[in-house]
Amino acid sequence: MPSIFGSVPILAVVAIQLLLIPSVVSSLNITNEYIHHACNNTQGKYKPGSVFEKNLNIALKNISAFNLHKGFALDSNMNRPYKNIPPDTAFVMLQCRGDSYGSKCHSCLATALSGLRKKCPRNKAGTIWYDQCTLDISTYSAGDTRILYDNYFCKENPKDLSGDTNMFIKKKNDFTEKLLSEVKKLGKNGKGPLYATGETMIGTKKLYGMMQCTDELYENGCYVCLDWIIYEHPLCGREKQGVRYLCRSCNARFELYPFLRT
Ligand SMILES: *[C@@H]1O[C@H](CO)[C@@H](O)[C@H](O)[C@H]1NC(C)=O
Ligand SMILES: *[C@@H]1O[C@H](CO)[C@@H](O)[C@H](O)[C@H]1NC(C)=O
Ligand SMILES: CC(=O)N[C@H]1CO[C@H](CO)[C@@H](O)[C@@H]1O
Repeated sequence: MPSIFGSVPILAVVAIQLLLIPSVVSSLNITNEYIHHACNNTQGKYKPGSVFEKNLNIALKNISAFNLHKGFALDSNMNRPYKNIPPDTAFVMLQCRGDSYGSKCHSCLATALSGLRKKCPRNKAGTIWYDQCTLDISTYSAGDTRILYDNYFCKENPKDLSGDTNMFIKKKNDFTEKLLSEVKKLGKNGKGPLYATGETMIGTKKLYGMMQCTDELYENGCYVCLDWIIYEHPLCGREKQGVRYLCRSCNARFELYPFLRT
């Protein structure tokens, strides 16, 4: 009898853990790490109180007032189409990750903006990447549809793969192809979130993947951008447990743990 009663608390503890563990694991992995930045020195710096600074602040203020429920904003002090761009024009582009729209996008914007101001002080142009958003400022717009491969960057998860690495790499490539084919379909349906996610079992491990493009890209552009960043850099992250690929127009991430909100 004592042993039966004695086991009750243990069962209760196990039950509580079973309930708690999934949410703890997924919330622990929702990070908004700073990943990378690139200041564009070709476009120069602005002076305090300059027209450019004023235009930049208006565009930023405008974006902060948007609801960002689609996770994308592009604003400037000129009207579309962005042709014959006057000097001192400021463009601001914000793309939030597909699970980080609305208020999460706003909070990532605040983080990214203060990060960009620290890393590229008074630069008229620069890009900063965080897990949950990409923020770009510039004096020009390349126009819709153009893929900006600028500042390609790859960040590896430092942990090495274990076990059958060759099998893992092969299966990971198959999974990458599958996600890319979904990206291709997204582009074909016209405008919509250019965002695809998935997961696959590789042996006993589960691999999670995410691909996204800025909402500026049309048609096949998203697929072309992602195909380029992944396959032009085949060695990056190859023998690692995770990898992030980024450029101005698109990014992708793979990890052996869930890193998106579900
Ligand atoms: C910097 O801006 C110039 C335009 O002034 C552009 O041609 C160039 O591609 C940009 N460079 C990077 C690395 O973004
Ligand atoms: C800000 O938004 C207002 C209202 O939509 C618009 O008229 C104005 O052109 C925008 N200004 C800038 C700098 O983006
Ligand atoms: C970045 C981070 O917190 N990663 C953790 C995510 O969860 C797995 C377990 O599911 C951990 O092993 C990672 O370290």
